[in-house]
Amino acid sequence: MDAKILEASQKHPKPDLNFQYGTAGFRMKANLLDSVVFRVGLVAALRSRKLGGQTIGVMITASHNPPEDNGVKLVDPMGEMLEQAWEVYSTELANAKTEDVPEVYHKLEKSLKIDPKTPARVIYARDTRPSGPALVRSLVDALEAVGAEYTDYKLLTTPQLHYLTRCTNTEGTPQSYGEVSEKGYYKKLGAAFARAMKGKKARGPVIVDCANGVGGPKLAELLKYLPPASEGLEIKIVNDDVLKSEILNSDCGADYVKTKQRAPPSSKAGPNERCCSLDGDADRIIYYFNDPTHGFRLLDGDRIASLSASFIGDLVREAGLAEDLKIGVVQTAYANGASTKYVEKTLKIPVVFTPTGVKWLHHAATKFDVGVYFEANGHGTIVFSDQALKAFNTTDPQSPAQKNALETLRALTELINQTVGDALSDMLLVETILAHKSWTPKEWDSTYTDLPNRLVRVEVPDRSIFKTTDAERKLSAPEGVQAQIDALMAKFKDGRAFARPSGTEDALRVYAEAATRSEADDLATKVSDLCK
Ligand code: NG1
Ligand code: ZN
Repeated sequence: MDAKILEASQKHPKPDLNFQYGTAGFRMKANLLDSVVFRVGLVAALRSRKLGGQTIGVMITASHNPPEDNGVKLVDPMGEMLEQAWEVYSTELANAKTEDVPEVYHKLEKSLKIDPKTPARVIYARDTRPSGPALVRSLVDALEAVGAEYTDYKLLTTPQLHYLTRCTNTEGTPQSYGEVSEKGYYKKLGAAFARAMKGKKARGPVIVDCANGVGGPKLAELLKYLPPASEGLEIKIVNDDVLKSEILNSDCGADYVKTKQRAPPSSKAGPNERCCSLDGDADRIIYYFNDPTHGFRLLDGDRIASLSASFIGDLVREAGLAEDLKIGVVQTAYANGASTKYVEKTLKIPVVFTPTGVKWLHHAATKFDVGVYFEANGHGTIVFSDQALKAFNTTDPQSPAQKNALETLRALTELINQTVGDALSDMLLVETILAHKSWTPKEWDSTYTDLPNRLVRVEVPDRSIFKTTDAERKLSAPEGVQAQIDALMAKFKDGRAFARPSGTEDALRVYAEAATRSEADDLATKVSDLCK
């Protein structure tokens, strides 16, 4: 096998760079990724063998980043993000010299007590980037060099690959997560949506901006499995051109809308029309609308979290399960302070904070029976404990209202992609809730008022000197900086600010919120200046 690995490795030589498996796997300019993807293939095979031949997923995508970027990340058997320790092994293998790859591979195999005779099984997919097919070939070279079995799912959204990974590993067991096919995904979502809607009608259509990414064709496919528009929900797809690769995520998509706090310039939506934007691999979603009096209104991940927690909380109460099941919301420091206050004080649901990155949020959410987690940027989902699933499925209803609530809860557990944040599934969830409440986006928006906020990307000579603590809300280094930030915050009404090094870009991020727009901007500028 050594000779094979070496020969294959030499076809994918490593450039003189240092790579790191970060929050989103490896991500960079696509032309630098060849050796990285090859080595990720080797790690996928090792991981699968370590787990007794369970299937590992590999997704090739750079999400909301520009078309010339790409990235690769690994998916664990139940559809979760790769286990922490293995990020380190991936980084080690990615940084081995080209000719040392067989040695490092075997060293890992040995130290992790992996039996090379155990089968290795890998499934993979990619988004619509033009660099995808060549990177897939690098991946396959690795899988063949180490004798792994593999299935190519071609173009998929990231959450679809997570779904398929879990389905593959649970097929034929009582934990089966669904049919092991792309079609199975649409069938599951379509059927669950029809059940969750219970004949309710959405108030007007929803306009979906697909960022000119893989979400466009996949949503078009999903529509075939949803009830006809006349019966429930009309979905209008825009920005779904995946042939012109240069327009991917360009002036559209969830990241654009969230960071610019405005609709894509191409938007033709009228006043009060419900709009949403997906990102390039359809794992994030942001809602928004144009209010005739207040202008552009953003309904971000915090809003989706509070809307879902409120709706599911009500259903759990109606189902008579409020005493038995613990509901919680997980946020990061980027959550708007007003959303935290609303969830804690008005909904009376506990909120816990984790560092940025969905793997942390997901983990914290599993500590609840119903764990709702969303990053403000629209990446998130809801996870249900075994106890919650059991209660929804076995509680004997004593009234029609209780029966109704239990039915809706069961449908929601099927509709929600519990493996990872999924823009298509999250969209159907939001639409279901709005239809049940008979709400327009205006009513949703009026549940609380966001504090004006500003997110700034600050270029610093060395971001590694910035160390954080308290779920990234405070700086522990460089010494003295946090005290200065604290002093600044105290001068602003409702002032809150923090700085942290980005896990995906070579920059520091500064976030600030305050009672007014000008104060939020001012606080953000002052904190940025202090960190430079
Ligand atoms: P970094 O670059 O670490 O701030 C960004 C997002 C995260 C997360 C990751 C992974 C913000 C402020 N940060 O992380 O929320 O989604 O990318 O894609 O949006
Ligand atoms: Zn994404």
